[in-house]
Amino acid sequence: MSDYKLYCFAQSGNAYRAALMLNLIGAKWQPVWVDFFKAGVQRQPEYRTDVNEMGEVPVLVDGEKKMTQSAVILTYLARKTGQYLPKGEDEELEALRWIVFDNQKVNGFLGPYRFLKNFVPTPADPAVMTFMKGRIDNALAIVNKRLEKAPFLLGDRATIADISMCAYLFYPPEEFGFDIAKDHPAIGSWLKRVEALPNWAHPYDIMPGYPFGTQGYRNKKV
Ligand SMILES: N[C@@H](CCC(=O)N[C@@H](CS)C(=O)NCC(=O)O)C(=O)O
Repeated sequence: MSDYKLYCFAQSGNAYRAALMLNLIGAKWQPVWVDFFKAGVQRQPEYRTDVNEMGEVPVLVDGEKKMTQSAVILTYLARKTGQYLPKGEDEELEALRWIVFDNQKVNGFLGPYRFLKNFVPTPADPAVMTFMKGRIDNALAIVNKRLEKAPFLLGDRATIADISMCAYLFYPPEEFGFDIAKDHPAIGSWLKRVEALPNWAHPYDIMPGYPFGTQGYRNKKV
């Protein structure tokens, strides 16, 4: 099997989707640490020219192939290995529907909310945080309702839709200031099922850069 490289850093839930997928499919992979906070590597012109024109992680390298956007990476790895793959057009489109909802509405708000709460030098405007929390609560309630009906987003079997939806949900509640698993019990039970998948690992255990002090960051305790 290929020796994959993944540009990532421990605090990135977006990168976690790809890292978790690589683990779950039993791939051999190495992380390439992106110094996101201190050096802002993703904003440097060389990163945009040589690694990702969008200036983001994750970036997956598989031999000559390089790809970005976790949805694309998940789709690629699922198609390549047949694992966590939605089967047939209906399931493929259903997975895509949840992945887009996740990217925009669920983790699309959770990521920046947690970023503003933990990783900026000055506290964010409370009005902004309140607005974002409202969007988060609404989106999580929708996911929770869905998961009351079936063990995984698409039914009985875990797929890339579940792996995408996990992005920020395993990070410690203290980093959000609320407990997603407790506030949304069907999500809490689903997270336990995801955690039970073979080779599951926590983001802080598989991507480099945690805790902050270990790679030259200010050492912020969470
Ligand atoms: N939709 C993208 C989101 C990627 C993303 O926003 N990654 C963050 C790190 S968690 C990033 O690199 N942000 C840099 C920026 O937006 O400038 C994906 O799922 O891969």
